[in-house]
Amino acid sequence: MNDRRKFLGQMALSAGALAVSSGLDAKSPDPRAPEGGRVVSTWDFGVGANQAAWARLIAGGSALDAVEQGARWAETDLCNPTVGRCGNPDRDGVLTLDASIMDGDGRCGAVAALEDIDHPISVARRVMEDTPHVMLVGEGAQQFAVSKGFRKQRLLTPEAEQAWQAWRERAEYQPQINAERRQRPGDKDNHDTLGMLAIDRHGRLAGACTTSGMAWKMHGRVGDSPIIGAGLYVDNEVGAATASGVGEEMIRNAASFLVVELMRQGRTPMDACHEAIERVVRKRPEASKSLQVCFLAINRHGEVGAFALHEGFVYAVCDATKQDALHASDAIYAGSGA
Ligand code: SD4
Repeated sequence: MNDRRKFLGQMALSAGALAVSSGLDAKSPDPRAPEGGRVVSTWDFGVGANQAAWARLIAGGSALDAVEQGARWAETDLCNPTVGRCGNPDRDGVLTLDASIMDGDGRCGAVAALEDIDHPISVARRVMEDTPHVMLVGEGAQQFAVSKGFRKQRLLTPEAEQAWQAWRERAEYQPQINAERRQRPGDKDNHDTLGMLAIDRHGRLAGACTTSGMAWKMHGRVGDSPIIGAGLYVDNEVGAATASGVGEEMIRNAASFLVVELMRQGRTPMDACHEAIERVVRKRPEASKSLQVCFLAINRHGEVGAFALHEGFVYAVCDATKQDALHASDAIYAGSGA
């Protein structure tokens, strides 16, 4: 690129950045948004992730900064067999990470099947901010991360390796429902993902989703978490949704997008999550008997709802009134005949 083109490109970029930042800064607090904002996350480890995100929000960070921070907490500070550096590997013993991040203005970024780089959520944010693309996968995602200063390092923990060795004795690959929180090794249940949604005091929404995916998955398998519209979707005009469970079902139904679109039509967050579960069941009634699917949503006023196909789903809510709330899913479908 010659110098003049480079200069013009840089001018355009900084003008764009200024326009975006002045637009956001000029926004006054949204009176309908919860005072100070609100953060919600999937599963019990969402409590710690929410608190990390909350610290960012009350320090004046945006919803986007908050969800990145919360996801980073889950990826590292918590040694979790389903997220980040402590995740369980695939059936070939390789740990691959998936993550996505989305801002309420439609910007988004994702990485899939990323190896040997911690903090996939921050790589996803760099994809969003520093490239014209939405998703990078595998080796290309890793090369990009390294080019942005992320350190390449072997991530598989001895515990994860031991759990994989134990699994290999039977080598039985079957996604199971999240009947209860699993412990390794020998855990019955082999998946959980951090899906996090936040609204800041300006009423801006953002979301993040990060996972090591289903344990013992086929090498190269990618679930819903890094797929915008499946594991995560955010729209400032309406609300945001995220998912956990067997990702193939979310991808089949563009499920997080569906939840947001249902809210656009006037459904409450819980009703929207319920309808999305109904769709999953209608599409594959037999499979739905043994697969867990969970949705969590927040609308632009900060109202929260969740719905799961089977028992066991919990979600965490954090705001100015309480920073460690943990709720059982508002409702489950399985009782109605799945
Ligand atoms: C996946 N949805 O890779 C993720 C896993 C998950 O609870 O959320 N488990 O399919």
